[in-house]
Amino acid sequence: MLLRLLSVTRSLIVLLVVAGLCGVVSTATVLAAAPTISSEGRFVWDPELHVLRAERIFPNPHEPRRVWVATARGIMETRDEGGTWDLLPHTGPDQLGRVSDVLFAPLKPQLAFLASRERGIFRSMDGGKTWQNVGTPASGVTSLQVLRLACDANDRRSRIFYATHGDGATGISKTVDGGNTWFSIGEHFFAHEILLEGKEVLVSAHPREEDDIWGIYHSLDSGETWAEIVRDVRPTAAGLNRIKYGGVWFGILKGRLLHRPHVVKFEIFPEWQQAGPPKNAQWTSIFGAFGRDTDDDVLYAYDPRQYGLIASRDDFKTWWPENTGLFVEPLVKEGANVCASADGKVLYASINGQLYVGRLVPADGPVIASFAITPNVVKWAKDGQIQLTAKVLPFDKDPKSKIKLVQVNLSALRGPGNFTLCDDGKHNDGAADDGVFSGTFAMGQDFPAQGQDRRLSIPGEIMVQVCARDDKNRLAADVAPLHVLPKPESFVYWDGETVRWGGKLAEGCRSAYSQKYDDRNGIVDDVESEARTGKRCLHVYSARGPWVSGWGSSMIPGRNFTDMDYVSFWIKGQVASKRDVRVMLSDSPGGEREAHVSKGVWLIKEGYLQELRTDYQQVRIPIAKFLKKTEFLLDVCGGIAFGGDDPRGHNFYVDDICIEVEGSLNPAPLPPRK
Ligand SMILES: [Ca+2]
Ligand SMILES: [Ca+2]
Repeated sequence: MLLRLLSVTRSLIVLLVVAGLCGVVSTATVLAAAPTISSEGRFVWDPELHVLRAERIFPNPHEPRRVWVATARGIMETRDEGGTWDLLPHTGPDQLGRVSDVLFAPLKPQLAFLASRERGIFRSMDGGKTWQNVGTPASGVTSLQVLRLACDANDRRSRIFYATHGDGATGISKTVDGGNTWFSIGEHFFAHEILLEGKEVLVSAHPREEDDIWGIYHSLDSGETWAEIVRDVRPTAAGLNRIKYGGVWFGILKGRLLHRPHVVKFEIFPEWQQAGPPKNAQWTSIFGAFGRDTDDDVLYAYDPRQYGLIASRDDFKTWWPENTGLFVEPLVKEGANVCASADGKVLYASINGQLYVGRLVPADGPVIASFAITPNVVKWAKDGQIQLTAKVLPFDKDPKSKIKLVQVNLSALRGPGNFTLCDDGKHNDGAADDGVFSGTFAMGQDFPAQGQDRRLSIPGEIMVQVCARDDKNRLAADVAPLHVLPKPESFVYWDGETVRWGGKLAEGCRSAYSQKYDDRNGIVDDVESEARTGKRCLHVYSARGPWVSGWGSSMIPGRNFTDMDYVSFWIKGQVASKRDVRVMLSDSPGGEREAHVSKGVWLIKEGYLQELRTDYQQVRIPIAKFLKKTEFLLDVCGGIAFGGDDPRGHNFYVDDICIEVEGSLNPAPLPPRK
């Protein structure tokens, strides 16, 4: 407390002095020059002597106590916060080369990708027991030198991943099928660091022709087009806030931290700002981590030679060092890096081949030896259940102390803030009084609809907090990650009755649409005859081919469906025929004029129908069939288009267009019909 008071006084004095000397100086500038020192729980670093020749460190996002360290011998794993270490079999440099990055899929705990400096990309589907070399030139990766990996944290099926190659090759390798095949995007630059923030892809890069003109580029269309958003800076590290959406960070060579604050409204980006120490740093790691509470967003930046590890709660307007026991010297060689465990409770550093582990000094009281949520990736459903289990030990220096209460805060799940776990042998907690406390929580309510910025932390990753109290009222707390997937929901897109927002997409902008929808040849109308349900259906007709005609609305944003889902509709011909029909989806990222159409799917040629009959038949097409590598944006899909190439034209009816969710083998039943 004394330290804290002193530091506050000191910053006030500096603030007054500087403000007095310079006249008008912004508060942020003054505070940036005068870091405050907090006396709150500090980390103390110790060298870990069981791990030799450490290189890069990779915390597991699903199991906070589990961390991998790439070493000259292979990957060393701890599952107990650095208490014990094991060498993972088949991870030596003769198998994987030198490891430059590891990415754990956010929604699939067993899926991980590994980047090698000289052997491409490896994939493990069993939590790291076995590795398959999926990313090589044979599968479309442009270089065997891979620097960084990234993924979209909201990709429900864990299929979309990105890899940069540093100066090994221009462009970014991307997969949309979970790593089986790769293609290249952004081929006009060499990309180094990469971040995905919502739908935005950001990279630090230099153009193909220029080795020394660096900048930050971004893409808002999955990598099809890129814009340089920050010029003449050379980022050496990149990171995201752990909790706040949209907080993007780059560390600039011999410069400061560059920060774009939280995005308040979708696709309107705040200005970039400089933050942190004034100059001459060489940042190698930037990362967000959970602090003491589940809503405590701490940001760390690491400069191995001068500042060491510094931490901030206010976007580096102020910061404090976390270097007690850490080697911070001009003698630190290339490759030093730092990271935090998924719950932010333990820090790991690799410096000149030495692994350091930073731990908070333990307080007196109970010890939470483990806390787990099973399953830790859940689909949001009203009958979904999670099992919460904590092993709690009394404070070891005080053998007489007893655990009085273990409670979990489930308010983020719309549950109680004080959900009690039991050690009575009746709650799946093993034996009574064995220190294992457990309870089952049934998720009972829906989350609200998406907000204005179209992103919410829930569904998404949340941290669930457990608290233990002993008979002397001493407390211990721990957190565990839980991923909540959006609740998938089939819905009627158009049936002529309940959904009345359809309209001819071509209307009003025929010239812009002449390539996509041709109103002269193909027309779709909402008519009061021939309906399958209710009174209305769509009548699609064309005078001749080739033709395309679109239906939908560019004004209403598409529902958030994915390539796991299906488009279904009912179709009948005016006469029976084998004349084929092509179906496409259309997006509307910025209104009709910027819309793209998806890949087309032929109904008869591709086997969805034998022929058009004069009675209604249902067609069900996986949305994956419509996807292109780039251009068409599924998440803002708002229309459907029909087309054909038969020179005799076409005449048919469509009704009850639905989006059916998930389950490639057993699609969800359609909503009940009137
Ligand atoms: Ca028990
Ligand atoms: Ca109808």
